[in-house]
Amino acid sequence: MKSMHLVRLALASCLVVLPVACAMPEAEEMAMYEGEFEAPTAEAAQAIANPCFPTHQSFETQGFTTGYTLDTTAPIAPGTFNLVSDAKDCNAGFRGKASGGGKFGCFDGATVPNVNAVCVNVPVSAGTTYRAFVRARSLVKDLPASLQFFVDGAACGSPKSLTWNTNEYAWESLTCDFTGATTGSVSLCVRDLVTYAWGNDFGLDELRVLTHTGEEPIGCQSESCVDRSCDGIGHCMEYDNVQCDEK
Ligand SMILES: [Ca+2]
Repeated sequence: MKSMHLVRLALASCLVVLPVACAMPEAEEMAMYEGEFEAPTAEAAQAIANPCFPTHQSFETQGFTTGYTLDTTAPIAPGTFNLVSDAKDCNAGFRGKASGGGKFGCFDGATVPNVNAVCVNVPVSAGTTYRAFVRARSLVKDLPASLQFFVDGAACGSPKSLTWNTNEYAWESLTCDFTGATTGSVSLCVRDLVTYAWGNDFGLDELRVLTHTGEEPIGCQSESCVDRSCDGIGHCMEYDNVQCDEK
């Protein structure tokens, strides 16, 4: 029987998304947001977000690309966004606060269609099914946004019309399941389907992708001579493989 001993915790900080541009031909030119990102490493390039649900992953540290324009001065205009912990800091009329600390993406919905709010490149294996997840919230009462995932430009899952909630800490979940057609990477994006300027303002946070079962998330998979598994409370545990040491 293989014996293991714990050598270290691979913390969420080493599992940041590689912020590379998404290939989305029908979308507007993609802008790279690099606000407070750490420089991606080779290790990070193979991982996305935090692979071990349910640790909080704030947009403050998560890499992504966007078709929206960063605007750090309130009030933001349609088609722009900012990273805030309180929606009032991007528009005095918006309501919403980060559900788990940190900052979230505060978007004033675009008034033209097919603008990606956030995109990440996701490494996938052929035949494996993944579940994309993002936390979302309508920041306004009237004409809430309807959000939709897109995988390589194709709609994934059903659009979700956000529901206004007076609780500023209330967030909803947007999900979609997709299967890797080939081993490589896909672009995963979120768009708002509502283009009314009055309304359609939304918050996004904690974009994650897990395998469908949630038991072997990508980014926390074993490799040759390295065994990894989630500990059930959001940490990716790495173990030395003693059998390899003895060779
Ligand atoms: Ca708006």
